[in-house]
Amino acid sequence: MTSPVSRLSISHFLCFLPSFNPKPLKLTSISHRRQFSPSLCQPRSELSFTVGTHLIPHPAKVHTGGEDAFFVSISKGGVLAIADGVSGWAERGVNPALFSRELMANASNLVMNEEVNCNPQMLLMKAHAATSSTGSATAIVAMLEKNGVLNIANVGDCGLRIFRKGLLIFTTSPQEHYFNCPYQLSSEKAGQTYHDAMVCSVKLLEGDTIVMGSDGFFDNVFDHEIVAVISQFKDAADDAKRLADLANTHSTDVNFDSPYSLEARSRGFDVPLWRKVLGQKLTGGKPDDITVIVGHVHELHTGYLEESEAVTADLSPLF
Ligand SMILES: [Mn+2]
Repeated sequence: MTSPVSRLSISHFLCFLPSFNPKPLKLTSISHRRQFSPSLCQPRSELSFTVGTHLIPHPAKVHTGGEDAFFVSISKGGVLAIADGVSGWAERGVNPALFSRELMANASNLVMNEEVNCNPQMLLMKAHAATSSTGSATAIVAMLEKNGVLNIANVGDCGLRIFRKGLLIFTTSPQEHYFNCPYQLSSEKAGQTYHDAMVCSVKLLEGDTIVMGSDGFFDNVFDHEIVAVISQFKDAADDAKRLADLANTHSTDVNFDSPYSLEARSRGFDVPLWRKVLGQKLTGGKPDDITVIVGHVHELHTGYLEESEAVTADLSPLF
């Protein structure tokens, strides 16, 4: 017997905690496939992406499309971004999707801004400043430079992994005030800002696979499961769909010992003592909006350019 971890709050808490400015890190179902190439006014990238995306809303939010928002763009070397609207705003009569969708729409429109210049932290700053909706959201942005360097800025608990030859070579770490209360860009002054973003850069190689997701993905799928999927299929859209489907299956499985339940137990959440004596423990996936973006890294050549498509912005998915 197990208890679903979903008995814990499955909504991000609103956090009205003061922002602080840590030292910047000095290292810096819908499926789409997009082949990225550099914009016409930019030198050709040495590397480019083939990107697949998939979003599955929370089971109770299918009719609204959920509160995750994302976009991918061919501008510059390629841009990937996800925002996860903090659902606790619903308790205040605010639609939590408005902030995340407007944030991503603004970011999409600002990609070519001169001051942004492939700096995702600057993009978050400008997009946040331009967002007027009430609410808050976690957000992650990755921008590819022409030299193959992927610049990443992350506020909260969305995530990005890079896999090379079947091995995890890079991962972001969630930022949170306390369990289930991530850092978040907010309409309120007490929220976090671009200053709080974890910022880093990674040199990509041909054959690398980027997996970006909202917490609803990474809370329900282990890294070794990601490797199993991406090593089996070669199509980014297929990868994204299969990964999202896997997360969705786990999210409603009360017996699955998910990354979320492992984390919950490590924070002291568990079944009552009398049930622990019986050998039971807190398990289960976490129902949530699930967004996955998969990027396959290729060396750029003419064949990819032929398939280049217009900027895509999936800010308000239809179901
Ligand atoms: Mn979420």
